[in-house]
Amino acid sequence: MSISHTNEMALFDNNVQKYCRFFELASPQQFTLEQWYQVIARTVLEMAYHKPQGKVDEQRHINYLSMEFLIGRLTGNNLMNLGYYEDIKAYLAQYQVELVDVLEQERDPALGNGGLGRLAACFLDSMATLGQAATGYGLHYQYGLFKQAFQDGKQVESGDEWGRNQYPWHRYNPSKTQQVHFGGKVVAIEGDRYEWQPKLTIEGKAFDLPIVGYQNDVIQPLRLWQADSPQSFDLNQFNEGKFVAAEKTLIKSTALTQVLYPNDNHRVGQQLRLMQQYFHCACSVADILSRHLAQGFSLEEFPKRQVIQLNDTHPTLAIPELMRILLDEHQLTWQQAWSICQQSFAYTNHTLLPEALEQWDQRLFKQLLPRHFKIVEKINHLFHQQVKAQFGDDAKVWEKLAILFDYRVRMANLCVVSCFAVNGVAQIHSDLLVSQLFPEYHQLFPTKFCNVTNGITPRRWIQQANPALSQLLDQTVKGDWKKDLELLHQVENVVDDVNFREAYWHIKQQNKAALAREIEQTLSLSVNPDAIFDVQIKRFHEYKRQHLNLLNIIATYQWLKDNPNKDYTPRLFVFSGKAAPGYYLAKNIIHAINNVAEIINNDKQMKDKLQVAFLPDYRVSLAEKIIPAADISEQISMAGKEASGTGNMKLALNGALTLGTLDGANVEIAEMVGQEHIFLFGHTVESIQTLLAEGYSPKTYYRNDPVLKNAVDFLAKGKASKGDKTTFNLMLDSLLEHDPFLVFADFESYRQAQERIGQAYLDRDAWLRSAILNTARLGKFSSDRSIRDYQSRIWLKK
Ligand code: T68
Repeated sequence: MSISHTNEMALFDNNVQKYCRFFELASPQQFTLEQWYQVIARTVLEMAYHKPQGKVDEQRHINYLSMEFLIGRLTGNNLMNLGYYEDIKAYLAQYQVELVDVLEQERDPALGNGGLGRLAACFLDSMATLGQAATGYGLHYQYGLFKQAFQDGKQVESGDEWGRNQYPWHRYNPSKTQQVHFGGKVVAIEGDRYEWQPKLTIEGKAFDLPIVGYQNDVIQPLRLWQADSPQSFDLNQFNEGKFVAAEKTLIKSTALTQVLYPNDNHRVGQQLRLMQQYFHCACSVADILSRHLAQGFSLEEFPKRQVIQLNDTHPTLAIPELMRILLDEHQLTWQQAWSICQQSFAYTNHTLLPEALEQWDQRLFKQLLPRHFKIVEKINHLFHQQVKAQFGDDAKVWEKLAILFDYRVRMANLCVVSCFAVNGVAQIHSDLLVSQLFPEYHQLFPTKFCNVTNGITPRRWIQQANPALSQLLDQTVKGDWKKDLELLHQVENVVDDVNFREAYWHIKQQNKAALAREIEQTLSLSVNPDAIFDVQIKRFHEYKRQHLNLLNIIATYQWLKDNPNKDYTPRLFVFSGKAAPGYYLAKNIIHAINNVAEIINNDKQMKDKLQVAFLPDYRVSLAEKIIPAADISEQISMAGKEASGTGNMKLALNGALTLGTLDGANVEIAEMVGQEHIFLFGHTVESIQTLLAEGYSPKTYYRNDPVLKNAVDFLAKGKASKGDKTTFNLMLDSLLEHDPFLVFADFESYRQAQERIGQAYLDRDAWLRSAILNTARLGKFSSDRSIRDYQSRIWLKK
């Protein structure tokens, strides 16, 4: 036990004994692991607030609004950041309890879909660590992202009741309760003053989670809003039955925050989702304003003291909501209110995919939020004047720039018009944002646009996920690399040191052995720990092209069957990821991977050569087990489609070599690690344009490439579906008829890259150097750097 924590550990012990009496146990020896988890979390939460709080920079308070925060397990993370990890580990040892076993008891709060929600969690960690004053605002869903299981190879979903009522890390904060209104009508009072007479009121209750900075005693809240009110409401009262099936309309108010919508990179058009969005914004804006005013500042000072950062367009309604409060409740003029809003909001875009850009039906919007609609109409009208002044009265231009168009409310346009900054999440994405999505906006507001490349927190993604590597880095690097990830550059100095290389290799092998045990436990599949662990872990989406990976696996299987005695570097292909429940094509790909895995894994000839493990129910805690064990990181999206990716950073930092297209942050990873230490393949954004201009025909590739044809036919002829030739039609028809994400066009190049990987792995020393240099050169991708970029380019820009 370290000297400095003696008092705190005495307090800890005191609490443990108290809980012991509380549970009517003779000794803590009798605690179950679950009880240990609860006792540790509750006690440490109190200890954290006992400490004098660390200093934060309050120049401008960052209000990070996100519908999703994928925080992962908090106990281990908080123990490390607070510096209690080793003390508590030692404390438990006296009862023969392993801390790691206790930590396994914690259920992941799955309050997000994927990258966007996880990014929000990394950013909160970094803001606390850097002492940037910040509050996260989200929703306290009762059901997180669905749990995934496989039945006959198909994804089946079940509700993730994650136990928010037993969750030890948050506190209900009744003093922050808010009232949120919906529907009704707007009456004109005088001039352009209006009064909103709403029809329904729902209460928003606050639940606060502590975000703990890394060893600086800073704790900031993640405030999650939960809808609560004894009242039920009729969904149809807003829309005369036009949007919702009649029989399902009477729902409890609590239903508002019951479920996280399970779509990523796809918009949802449902009324309940719009209500969730407004509920989130109304609670958060009211809370931000009351904190600001309680500190004694005026409304005019709001932009100087506050930033409201919008994580994608999901919290856009915060803009008309702040306008409404300033106009109707504080009687500011339009110019005053608009000026405050324009200087306070900033917007981060996470996608260029047209199907993901949010648009709301105007009638639905108006019926649910009549006052906000009026405000948006006026913003739209005034903006139209500005557009005419710049471009003349050009209908074509207005069609692109309008906020209200064709009976729709376009949220991204509302954001670009209203915010003082708009950023993309990797350089290539930010460039495409300007050149493809918003060129006219860029002409109008050239200084609004900037790039902030995403990042990941090294505290979770090395220190916690890969303790052995973390220790090796501690021994090798001077200074605390967890605070300054660029310090990892020092590792370049030891890449020639045989002892270091062997230590690094040994750690990777240990991590692979651990993952092999996990696979054995979950899938009853015994895998070759010496194979290349080739990993693709992420949401299932056509643009991410898990089916490109699958077609190569089938082609490899066929080649190995034909050439049983030829050399082949053994591979284990690991998949994990969920598909949105209504995304049938993505689910079809999951089904195909599982069925092909079944065939290959049961083929004795493939033993220890080619294996496929699809781990169900991908989540943060599973990612923490897979990532440290990976040799190859599959980042194979069609160029121009993946905004950034963050899994690519986590894997490379842990010494996996990237097999990737020039897309998203892969481009910057390649720049940092150097072309010799990454496997790039496939069409680029530019060559895709040429290909499409010439007329792309996937069938031509299918006819001309026998390897591709055989792989496709394997599925088409029912060889992975007990002879049924229709099972994978959804996927195959799409590929053969349109192939919108150019799987066939990149197949050959992907095969060649896989071939290069097989060769490269044989030279263990060269491989190891590459892996080490990946770790050494990934410092840029710390989310601490991202937050500093937000500070210098957006929040505190001079
Ligand atoms: C991801 N987006 C990007 N969206 O796809 C990824 N969408 O490239 C990027 O690295 C990451 O954001 C962080 O910037 C998402 O994860 C969603 O999850 C989502 C959720 C709801 C609606 C739409």
